[in-house]
Amino acid sequence: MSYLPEKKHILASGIFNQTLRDWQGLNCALTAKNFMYPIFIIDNENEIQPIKSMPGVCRYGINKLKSHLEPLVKNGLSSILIFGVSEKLPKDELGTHADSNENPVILALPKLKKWFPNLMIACDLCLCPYTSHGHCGILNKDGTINNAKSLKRLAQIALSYAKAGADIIAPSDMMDGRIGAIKQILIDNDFGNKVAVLSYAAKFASSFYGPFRDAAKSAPTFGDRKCYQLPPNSSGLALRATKRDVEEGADMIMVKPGLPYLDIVQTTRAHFPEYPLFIYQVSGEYAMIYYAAQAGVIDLKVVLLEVLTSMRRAGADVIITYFTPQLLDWLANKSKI
Ligand code: PB1
Repeated sequence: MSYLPEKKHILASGIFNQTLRDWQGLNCALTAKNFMYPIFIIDNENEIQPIKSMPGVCRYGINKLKSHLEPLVKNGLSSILIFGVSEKLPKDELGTHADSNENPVILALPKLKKWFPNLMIACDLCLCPYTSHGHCGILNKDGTINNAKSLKRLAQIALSYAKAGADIIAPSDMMDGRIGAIKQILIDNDFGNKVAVLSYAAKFASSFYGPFRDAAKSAPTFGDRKCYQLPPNSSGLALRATKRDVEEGADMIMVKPGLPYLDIVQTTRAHFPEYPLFIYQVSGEYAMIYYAAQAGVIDLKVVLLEVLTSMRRAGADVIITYFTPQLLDWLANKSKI
């Protein structure tokens, strides 16, 4: 008598066609609203600068933004995350140009709001693109972080971005207490119910940020960021950081990087089911997939969709990804991907 699996052990009856397979994980569906597009805005108004370490990704001068974003908005783009890149503006200890009138983010915001009134605009908030030392906070003379001065400076910049038209402030600096400081200055200036805070809550000291630091010209001039970004081996700290940021008033939370930290995503989802949860698929993850596909060892679309599905399965609501333009194009040309 050959072995017959028990009736409930026959899985093939639940996956023998695409609809059945779709039903096994509708909560992992990928739509345009699940993607946030990170974009670099450089202080050279009429330039488009391809980024060598991130093929297909460019830095855009303000006068090139509209034509770049128009087709994406037409394809369903619903949110962007903007990063200022300072090529001409001088960098100093305090990151003075992070919120000066010449800052590309400050200059771009009112234009973006006018061109695309329904596009949600998040502003990355950090000092590293604007400080001479390249760290994410203000430093003491001995090169350590001065947390109090960093919080005051970051809150000032957050207010400037809010005044310029930001819908969301996304502090990627990882200074202790910056969420509370930002929320306070927004509330004190009548932006408490007009600007959201997306916290890079569980952000790790990852080796996957290299291409970004090339793109944003934001690498530290000495040392590293291990004293303020989470150690990759920590999971308790990730939960403590997210709990703290939620208590300080974060409206949305994030895990970053994505693929190497899906365990953290799943745990964060379980502990904070009431908060929109973002994953940042960072520059190194982008480059890894891009170059593997270019080398012909993987199929870009199939592998990218599998990776993004794993991020949704782990619990992410929104994925910040440099692949957004390609994904929107695939979505626009087919009812689903
Ligand atoms: O795509 C990426 O690698 C994102 C890098 C990220 C941007 N928020 C930061 C990581 C880093 O360079 O340490 C920038 C920190 N403010």
